[in-house]
Amino acid sequence: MNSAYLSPGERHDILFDFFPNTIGNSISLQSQSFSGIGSQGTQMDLLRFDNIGNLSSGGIVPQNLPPINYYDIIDINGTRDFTLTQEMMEIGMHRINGLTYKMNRIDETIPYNQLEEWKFINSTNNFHPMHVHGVLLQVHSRNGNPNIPPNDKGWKDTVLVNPNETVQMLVKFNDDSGIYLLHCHYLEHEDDGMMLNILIDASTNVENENSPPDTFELNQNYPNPLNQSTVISWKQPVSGFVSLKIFNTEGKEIVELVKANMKAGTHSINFDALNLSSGMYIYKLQNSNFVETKKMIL
Ligand SMILES: [Cu+2]
Repeated sequence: MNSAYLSPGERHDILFDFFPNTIGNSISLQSQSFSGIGSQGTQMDLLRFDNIGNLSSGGIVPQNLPPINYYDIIDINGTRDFTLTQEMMEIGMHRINGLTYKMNRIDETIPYNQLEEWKFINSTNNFHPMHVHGVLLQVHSRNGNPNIPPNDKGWKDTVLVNPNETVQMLVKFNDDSGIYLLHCHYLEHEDDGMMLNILIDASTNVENENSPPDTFELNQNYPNPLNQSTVISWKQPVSGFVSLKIFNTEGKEIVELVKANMKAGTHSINFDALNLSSGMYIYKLQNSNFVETKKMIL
């Protein structure tokens, strides 16, 4: 191949063999124009290589790249649609599932370590390179066609969704749990609101009981300072009774968020602070032999 299609935020690793190019020649890496909505961009040189002599390291381009274990669609445990829209004459024109970004809103709660099928449905005449934080995913099909081009076949964190196209992806979060972003990597679309918060919920991890954390740990809430709601998470090494309480700075108990037997593993809970006045609050996690407090700002 001598060209590749690269969308904003997307990365390709390219192996290039200079050997066939004879000494004295120049090779340039160019950005080329392409046809999208009309003609886009201007051709220009990005980088020029002058082949001035035989400086071969003796390296060769490998015949095969490391194999990828492709997900099997029979393992899909849930599906999720993300519809991309463009509203005319409104603030926040670029939307996902009708939403523009809100810092304190969790838009999707996603179970940990389970394979999901995500469909990005582009109902606009625009390109949207969709970027997901915290995971590498696999493209499965475009408009239902699983015969995808070679550059779709690697692990991806940014996938171009062409105008009016539906791209099916296979996604499994099995690294750190917590809140991640999903957004269009055209920054003017993202800044206009084409971004969501996704919560990877480790309390649903079916493998937690096989590999519980080593120690109790109360995590800092997110977001902090909080506006309307926040997520408090903790790790517990053993199953058992747990209490999570919120206090004001005078020590008055506001609410007991958790009062239950919980399994070993990582847990998170949403705290809704709608009726509270602003200021500092304390949250306390306690069981029979562990207690930890942290502060949060409303
Ligand atoms: Cu976009």
